[in-house]
Amino acid sequence: MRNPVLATLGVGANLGDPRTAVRKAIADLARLPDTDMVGISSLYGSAPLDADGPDYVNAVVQVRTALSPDALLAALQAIEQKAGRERPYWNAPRTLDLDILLYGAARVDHEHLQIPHPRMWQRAFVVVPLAEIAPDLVNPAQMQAVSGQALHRLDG
Ligand code: A4P
Ligand code: MG
Repeated sequence: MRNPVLATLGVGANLGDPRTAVRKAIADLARLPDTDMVGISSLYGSAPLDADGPDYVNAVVQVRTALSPDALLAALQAIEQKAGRERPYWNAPRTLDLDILLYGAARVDHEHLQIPHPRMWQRAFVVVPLAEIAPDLVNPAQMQAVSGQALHRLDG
């Protein structure tokens, strides 16, 4: 088995009951094989960015995993499928979206998988929850770059 790697994952939902979908997805992530949950951010609400539909609920989690990037992606897609996700078009509203944001310091540039996630640093709904659980991964300029995007922390 390979050595475990610290992976950072984005969780988002904006259909049905998005808070419940995000919480359930986090519980599913905690049960992945060869994977330990390391950190879970608060839930955050925001208007869809470059997309339509109801407001999103987002969170960021960190796991220590022995799954390869491809195995992790397949596992995330299985959780999305279980949540009833359909993909009628790109950036369509979704019951659940799971993204690999970071996988240790690895860089992956395949057609089906890019790590770091190419848009993560442009998005307050990623950068702010990431800074909450892993402040060492976010510098002040990266925080500043998304400070114009409205985002609110959801309680409970
Ligand atoms: N893929 C490539 N790299 C990755 C990666 N690092 N992690 C591929 C996960 N998947 C990755 O994704 C399409 C394909 O991306 C996958 O089959 C995988 O092989 P998808 O989730 O089916 O499609 P998508 O959601 O339309 O694309 P994506 O890239 O997830 O969209 P974005 O760019 O993440 O944007 N506004 C708010 N407020 N909150 C949000 O969460 N999310 C989006 C989705 C837009 N606006 C939002 C939010
Ligand atoms: Mg996605």
